[in-house]
Amino acid sequence: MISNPPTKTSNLGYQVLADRITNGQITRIVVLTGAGISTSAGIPDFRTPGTGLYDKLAPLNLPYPEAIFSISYFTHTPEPFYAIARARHPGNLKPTISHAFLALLAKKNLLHFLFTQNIDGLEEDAGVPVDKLLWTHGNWKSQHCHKCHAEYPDDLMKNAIRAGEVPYCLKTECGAAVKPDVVFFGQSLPAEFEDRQKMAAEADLMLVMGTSLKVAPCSQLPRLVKEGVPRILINMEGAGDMGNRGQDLCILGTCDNGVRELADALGWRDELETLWKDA
Ligand code: CNA
Repeated sequence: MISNPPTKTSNLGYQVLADRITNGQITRIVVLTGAGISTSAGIPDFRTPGTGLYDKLAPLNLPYPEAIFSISYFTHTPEPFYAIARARHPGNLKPTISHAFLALLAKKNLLHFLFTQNIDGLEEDAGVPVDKLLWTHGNWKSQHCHKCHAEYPDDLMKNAIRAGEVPYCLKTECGAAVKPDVVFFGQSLPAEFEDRQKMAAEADLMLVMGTSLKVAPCSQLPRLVKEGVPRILINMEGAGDMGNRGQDLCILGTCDNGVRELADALGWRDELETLWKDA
C-alpha cells in the first residue's frame, strides 16, 4: 500500500472528466468517503498528526490508540469511549460543502452508490437519499446493549453522552454497557456490505474523498473498480493505490476546495453553493 503523495497525478485532467459527466458518458459514480469530508464541520479525523483523535488520547492511558474503538477493550473498559464521546458527537453539526456535492450528484441521478466510513450521519442531513448510501461503520442514530443487544432510549443516551458517563443496559439481569450502533474494531460490517461492494465494479467513475484508506475492507473498494475506469482522489495526502493507475486523478488539498473546483469544471458551482446553503 502506498501512503505517500503520488508523484504522478493523472493523464486525465479533471476538465476532461467533467466533460464526460456533462455529456453523459459517465453516469454511474461510486463514492467512498472518510473522516476528511467532515473535519471542516468540526469533527477531527483519526490519523492527521496533531489534530487527529489518535494524537489526543494520552490522558486516557490506553494500551494502544485503536483500543478506544475496539470491542474487546470496550467490553471491560467502556469509560474511555464515553470520555471522548461528547466531543466526537457534538450534535447540531452542519454538513460541509463536500456533503452537499454528494447530494448534488444524487439529485442529478449520477450517484450510483455512496460508501461512507463516517458515523456522523451528515450525508443524510445534506440530502443524500438513504437508499443510495451505506454507513459501512454504522452511525450514532441508535444504540444497544453490547452484550444482550437490548435497545436503549435515545434521550438517556443523549444524557449519558452529555455527562461523559457510561450508560448501562436497563435489564437488571444484564447491566452491561450500552454502545452506539457504530462498528468497532473486531465487529462485522453491516451484512449489506458484502452485496453492495459489487457496485464498485459497476462504476464508470469512482470518487474517493477524505480517507487515508487504512481501514479494511473499505480500503479495498477502489481496487474493485474496473481497469480503465477513472478514479479521483480528493484528499490532503496520497492514499492506498490511488494514483497508480493511468486513469487516476489525485487532487491533493481539502475536500471542500476539491469539490468546488470540480463543480466549477462541471458548471455546477452556483447550484452547489445554493444546495449547501439550504441544507
Ligand atoms: P483517517 O484515517 O483519520 O483519515 C482521514 C484522511 O482524511 C487523512 O488522509 C487526512 O489527510 C484526510 N483529511 C483530513 N481532513 C481533510 C480535509 N479537510 N480535506 C481532505 N482530506 C482531509 O480516517 P478514515 O475515514 O480514513 O478512517 C476510517 C475511520 C475513521 C472510520 O472508522 C470512521 O468511522 C472514522 N471516523 C469517522 C469520523 C466521522 O464520522 N466524521 C471522524 C473521525 C473518524
